[in-house]
Amino acid sequence: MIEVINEIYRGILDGQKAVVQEKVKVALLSGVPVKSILDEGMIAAMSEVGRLFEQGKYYIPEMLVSARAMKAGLALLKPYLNETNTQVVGKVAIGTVKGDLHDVGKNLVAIMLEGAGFEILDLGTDVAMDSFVQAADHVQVIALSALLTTTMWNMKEVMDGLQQSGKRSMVKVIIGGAPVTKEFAKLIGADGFAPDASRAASLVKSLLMEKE
Ligand code: B1M
Repeated sequence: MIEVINEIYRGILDGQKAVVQEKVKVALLSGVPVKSILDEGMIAAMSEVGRLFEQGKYYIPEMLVSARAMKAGLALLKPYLNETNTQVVGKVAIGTVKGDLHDVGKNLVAIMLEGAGFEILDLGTDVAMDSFVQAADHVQVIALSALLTTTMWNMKEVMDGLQQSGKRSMVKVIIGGAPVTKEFAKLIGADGFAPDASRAASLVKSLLMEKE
């Protein structure tokens, strides 16, 4: 691994926000590919944080400071993740479902969608079903994120809410997050599942083309 990527990885693992910011800037100036910084440095470090948590070596505070360091680095990468053609091609409401506070993946999906030309209505984390249903009046796509095996079922609640309000046919719904699968998307009647942020952007594009 290139040394600077290793330093970014270490900075996130240690929750050192300032170090991550400095090293991401160094990496960008040195021409390290953005994808390598993101995948090999930042996302890999967050996976390791999860592993250390599972092993009882990290606790909530460590996960929290690592997430803050990750977000600080992500903010610096944002301009580089945007495509040059930024003509608005549609509007997407995105949020992490009720009971779930994880927002790093959701933010990454929002950045990629924005980069692909979508206007983003970011509803935040711990978003109640009603808020997604109301958002359906203003967007073409609803994007749901969940990181917990418990909260992923609140995606089904959103699907039911859309159905019961008569708004289901007005929007496409995509879902994602670590415990979510293609089979689960099918089970709850979502229009699609994406395993990562860049594939979420291409999925939304293809679903909207289908709609036209
Ligand atoms: Co929590 N947490 N956490 N956590 N946390 C996980 C998810 C966990 C896997 C850790 C572990 O045990 N290994 C585990 C879940 C186990 C399970 O349910 N199977 C877990 C747990 C248990 C918990 C608590 C319950 C712990 C407790 O209190 N005892 C608690 C729950 C709080 C709550 O939400 N109610 C909790 C709390 C937290 C913090 C708040 C401390 C913090 C989050 C801070 C924040 O987000 N602002 C945190 C963190 C940081 C993690 C880990 C370590 C990292 C998550 C992350 O940011 N990953 C995580 C372990 C792990 O993921 N390996 C863990 C990086 C991010 C880029 O990846 O979010 O997966 P991810 O997003 C990916 C894809 O999933 C996808 O795209 C992204 C990549 O491009 N994606 C989508 C995500 N959303 C998408 C939507 C789409 C498409 C793709 O379309 C709409």
